[in-house]
Amino acid sequence: MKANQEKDISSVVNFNKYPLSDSSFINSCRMNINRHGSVVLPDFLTESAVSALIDESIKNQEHAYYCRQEHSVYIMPHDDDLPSDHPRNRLVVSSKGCITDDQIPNDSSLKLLYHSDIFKRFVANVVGEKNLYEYEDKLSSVNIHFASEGQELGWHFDNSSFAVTLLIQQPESGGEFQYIRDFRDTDKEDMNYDGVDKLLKNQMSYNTLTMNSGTLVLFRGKNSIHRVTPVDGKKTRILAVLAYNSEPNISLSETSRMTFYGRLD
Ligand SMILES: O=C(O)CCC(=O)C(=O)O
Ligand SMILES: [Fe+2]
Repeated sequence: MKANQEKDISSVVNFNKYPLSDSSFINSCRMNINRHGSVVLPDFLTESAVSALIDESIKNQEHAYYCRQEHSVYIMPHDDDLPSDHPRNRLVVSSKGCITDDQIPNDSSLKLLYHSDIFKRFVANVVGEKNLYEYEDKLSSVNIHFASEGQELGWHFDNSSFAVTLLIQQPESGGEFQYIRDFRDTDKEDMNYDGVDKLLKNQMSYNTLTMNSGTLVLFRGKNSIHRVTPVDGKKTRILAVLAYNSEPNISLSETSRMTFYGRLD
C-alpha cells in the first residue's frame, strides 16, 4: 500500500531530496516550523511537474476571479469604537486572481499531491495535527493564485493556523513573501497594535523568504504577519494553496467564498 501511494506522487515530488516518510526528515521540518515559523523546501516539485503545472495554470488563467480588497491586517471589519487610523482599522490593499478547486483538472498533480496519504501525513506530522481533511465545499481545497504586474497581498494575519503553498511560477522580480514571526499572540488575545502601527509606518524590519518555482512552504500565518510585495515584470506570479482542516465537514465561510471566489458553488 505504502509503496503504491509513494509511486503515485513520485513523478510529482522530488523524493530523493525530500523523503516524506522518513522520521528524521519529518523531525527536522517540525523543528524548523516551531523555531522559525516556516519550512521552505526548494525544488520540492520535480521539474516536469513544475512545467506541466505552469502550462495547466496559464491555460486556466482566463477563468480566474479577480478581486481587489482593502482590508485591515487582522482581516476583520472596521471597529467603530476606534479611529480609522488605529492599527486595528488601518487598511492595506490585496489584489489577485483566483482559480478554485472545481476548476482544476482532477488529474492535475496538485490534486494528486493534495489527496496523497503520504503528503497529508507529512504535513500533519510537521504542523502537529492528528489528521487533515479537505474542505466540504467544492471550491476551497486547492486554489491557484495569480498575481500580475503590480498585484500584491498587503500585510495580514491568516485565520487558519497553518498554510501549505507551492510556488508554480516565480515572477521576474517582486512578488516576494515577507514576514515577521510570532508578531501577535491570539491565545493570549494580544493583538500587538504597537508593533502593527510601527510596521505600517515602515519602522520595523522583517524577513524575506526566497522561493523558486517548485518550492513548498509550510507556514504558520495566524500569528506571523506576512505580505507578498507587488509583482514586477510581465511574468505572472502563480502560487497554489493546498488548504486543509483539522476537522472533517468544514466549509469555508460564505463571506470568504463570496469575497475570494465571487460565488458560493
Ligand atoms: O502568496 C503567498 O505566498 C501567500 C498567500 C497568503 O498569504 C494567503 O493566501 O493568505
Ligand atoms: Fe496569508
